[in-house]
Amino acid sequence: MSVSVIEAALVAPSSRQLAWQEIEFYGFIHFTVNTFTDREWGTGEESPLLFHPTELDAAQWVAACKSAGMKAVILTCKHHDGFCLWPSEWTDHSVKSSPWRSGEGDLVREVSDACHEAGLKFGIYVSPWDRHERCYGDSERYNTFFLNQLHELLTGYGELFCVWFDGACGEGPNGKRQVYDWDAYYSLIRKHQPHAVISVCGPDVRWCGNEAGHTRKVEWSVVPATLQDNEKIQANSQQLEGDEFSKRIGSDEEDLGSRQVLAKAERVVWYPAEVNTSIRPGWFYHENEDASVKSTEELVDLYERTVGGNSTFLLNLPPDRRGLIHENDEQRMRELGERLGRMYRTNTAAGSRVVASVCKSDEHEGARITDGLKETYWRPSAGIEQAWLEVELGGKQMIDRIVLKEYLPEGQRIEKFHLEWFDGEKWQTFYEGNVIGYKKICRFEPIETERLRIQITESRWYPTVSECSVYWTQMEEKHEPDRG
Ligand code: FUL
Repeated sequence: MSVSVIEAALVAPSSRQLAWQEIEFYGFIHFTVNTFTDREWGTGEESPLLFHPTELDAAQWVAACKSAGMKAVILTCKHHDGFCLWPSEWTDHSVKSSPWRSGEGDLVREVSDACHEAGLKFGIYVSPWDRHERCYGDSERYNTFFLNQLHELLTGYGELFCVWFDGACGEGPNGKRQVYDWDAYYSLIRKHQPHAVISVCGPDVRWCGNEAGHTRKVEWSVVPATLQDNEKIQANSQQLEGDEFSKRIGSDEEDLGSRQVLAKAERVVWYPAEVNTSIRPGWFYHENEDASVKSTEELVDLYERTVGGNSTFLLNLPPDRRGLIHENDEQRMRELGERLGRMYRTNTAAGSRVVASVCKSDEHEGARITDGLKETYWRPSAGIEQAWLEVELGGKQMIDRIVLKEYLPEGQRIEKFHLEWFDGEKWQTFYEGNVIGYKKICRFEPIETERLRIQITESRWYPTVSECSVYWTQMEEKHEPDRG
């Protein structure tokens, strides 16, 4: 069995996947009893009395996210220790047994309200692995319990953009053997939150395969369908026989979607990548990490490699024991927002004249790539896999970034391209790239030019380009130029 290149070219995202992709950059908030015990994974035996933030201000968390340019927030409503940040009817292991707000608080409500007031979308992280709940491991009973909790979260807090299911489970060989009823979880989500993507242990958004901010040079959104199941298998891995898991392609492999992969795949699906990492070494707050907040340069680099590498960027910010984002992280977020704002403020190609190599058959006008509209795009006729687009900048410009986008409702098609500038006599190649997908930020040493050419040398069936924007980021800092 294999999947043809045309079949792969025709796979397109769902509307919920498209809407999620456009959010680009969003915040993760890890906060629970671990914040007070200084741990990363709780045991489930912690007393709820430990949960006692004294100055908690969800609006401050959301403002910090917004200042960096984030458009949404995901909150750890229940981490592996089972403590619920909302007063769940189905357990006492929650904020209602804590001294915070005298047991009357609901942190999911406070964060979702703060998001909605600030114009950000809200999403929930829920760990299926629950180390506190006694019925965990009694599969049917726990599935009912989990569905009841999920129902509370899906129906009580307005529109959710994402339900993030963690695949981690630390039960050893003699641990509890819980079989999750994923299909029941998914149908409940589809019923109550049809626009929400289900991420990681779910069918809509793929974990990039690491938590360190590593990104692939070539990130495909069209991948073998088995990858979706892998995420579930991982969470149930204690039940696997022999090497069942290792026979499959894993989400941490480098090549998930090339023609070689298609040749061995039975079916491919749209399953785009999200990169999740933390602004500090840990996911939860630890005082001894106050000096280890990632630098603005690291964060800009991460942003450009993730959002500009056909992924989304989910950056974690852990509130401290006061219930506030620490001053260091808060300041870093502000600096990041200001820096990105400066770098990408002026698109020198806006409204530029564009000539396309294949405009005789004239499927679409080349100028659609510089009109600033995401609904318009250029494409040649079907079957034309190579083409070029020449952009006239209207006078000499210093440039060091070019942002390219494909028109995703048509799928992901471009496999190889390079960028050229005209030196007065001939075209010079200054950048070689592979996939584009949702967005490719091409970074290169500054050049001064008035004419640019995008040479698409390999694509699937026919390429599309919906945007080409050009920047001179005037960075004081240097970034290593990359090669695609
Ligand atoms: C992992 C968890 O074990 C970590 O604690 C954290 O929540 C991270 C985002 O996912 O699987």
